[in-house]
Amino acid sequence: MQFSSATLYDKDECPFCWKVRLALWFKNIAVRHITIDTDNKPAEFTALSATGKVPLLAVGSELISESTAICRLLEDHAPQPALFGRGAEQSALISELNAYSDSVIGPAIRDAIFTQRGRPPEQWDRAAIARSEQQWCECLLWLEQQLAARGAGAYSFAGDLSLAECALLPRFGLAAAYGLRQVEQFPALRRWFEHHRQQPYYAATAPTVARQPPL
Ligand SMILES: N[C@@H](CCC(=O)N[C@@H](CS)C(=O)NCC(=O)O)C(=O)O
Repeated sequence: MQFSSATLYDKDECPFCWKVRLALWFKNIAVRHITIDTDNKPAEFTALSATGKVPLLAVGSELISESTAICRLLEDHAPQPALFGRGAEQSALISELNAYSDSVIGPAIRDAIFTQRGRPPEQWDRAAIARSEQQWCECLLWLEQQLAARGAGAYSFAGDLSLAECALLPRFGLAAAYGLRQVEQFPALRRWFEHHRQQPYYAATAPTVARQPPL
């Protein structure tokens, strides 16, 4: 597969796309990025995509959708650094955290983000924001336990930096950008997020809205 001519159909604030952008950065793989407006999908994109969703990676004659499948392909192409872990136990934990990020954290915080995006504050659904805050706190409680179990001062959820960070950092970045700041109450997570937010990969991959949000 020739990644030098690969194209990522991408969207700035999409957390799944951000996950793939992080994986590309860690693997040091450069691709062409085409931004898709998912409210107004161009025919070029819909013709290629089976799901109609971003991210979509076009590499050679292959078209791969689903962020985790794309990251898996990147891992096969460039095994180092290993983002899917070493050994069965670590791989299982990484898969669990990746799935938790996609299927639990995403729905927990999305209403707060969607009601604020592109709207003036007087139009925000405050009840939806309050619900997201509550659900985000429940996610943070579980994640704090996971990270604390790794020992004081851990900067990664499983082994070295992994797909878990690729999946979770976008959720933390978007939550903070849209005013969900409960991470302050969770010392291990706060330290983890602050650490990664200072790293070059964060600035290189973050959407505009998440570049300099206050914690
Ligand atoms: N499970 C997919 C989810 C991708 C996804 O939901 N992408 C959203 C943007 S964040 C999208 O393309 N939505 C447009 C649509 O569903 O029409 C993945 O991991 O890549």
